[in-house]
Amino acid sequence: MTITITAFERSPDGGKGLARDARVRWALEEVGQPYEVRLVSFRAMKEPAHLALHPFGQIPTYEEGDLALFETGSIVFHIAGHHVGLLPDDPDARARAITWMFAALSTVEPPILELANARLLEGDKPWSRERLPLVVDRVRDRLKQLSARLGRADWLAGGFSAGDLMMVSVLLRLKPSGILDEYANLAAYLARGEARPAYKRAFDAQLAVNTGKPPTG
Ligand code: GTB
Repeated sequence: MTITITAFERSPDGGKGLARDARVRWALEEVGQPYEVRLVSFRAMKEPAHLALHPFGQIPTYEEGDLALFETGSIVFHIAGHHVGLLPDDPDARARAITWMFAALSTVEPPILELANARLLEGDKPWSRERLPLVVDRVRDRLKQLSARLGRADWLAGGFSAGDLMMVSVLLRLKPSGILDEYANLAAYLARGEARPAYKRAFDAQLAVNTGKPPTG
């Protein structure tokens, strides 16, 4: 059955791979599932046809036969649950990997998004300069904890899993800030994720959409 996802017609990041279709593309590449992409404009995202797929009028969505999903956590979990490659078979190891998916989305991503919003949406407010250090410190707190847990390991729970895919995807948003470089093991963790062939294919595919150039690989 054909898998179709949605992505920005033009991502505001110009193809840096920060929009959330990138993590879904990456998951599909990891498990070797071909997929099609329907590009949507900001206006189309708020129209009834797209709202029927995504109640909040966002990307990405995922369609496969009669199934339509939204929320990258749910989409990546679905992909990982139906194909080999992103979750271990052993029930306990699987539960640990899934725990890291949730940790990425509900514990690590929120302060990172708060920082992005503080910089992009609130930077011109009179109180912004005073607030920003607090927001940065909340990110640092999480990174310090994550760094301590990762230690010298390559991945968070044994072999690479959907938990790492999600955590790396979340951390990528920090790359331009340089904050990650304060935690050498996290910077190396991110680089390991980005070096995966499946990540590169996913990145190149979204870049091609945003630059109009076909993927090179
Ligand atoms: N919780 C949802 C999920 O994980 O699927 C969040 C989905 C979401 O935030 N989608 C964003 C969207 O559709 C795109 S990814 N926004 C349009 C809207 O809400 O109207 C967020 C994003 C956008 C742009 C950049 N960037 O340019 O760097 C990075 C991330």
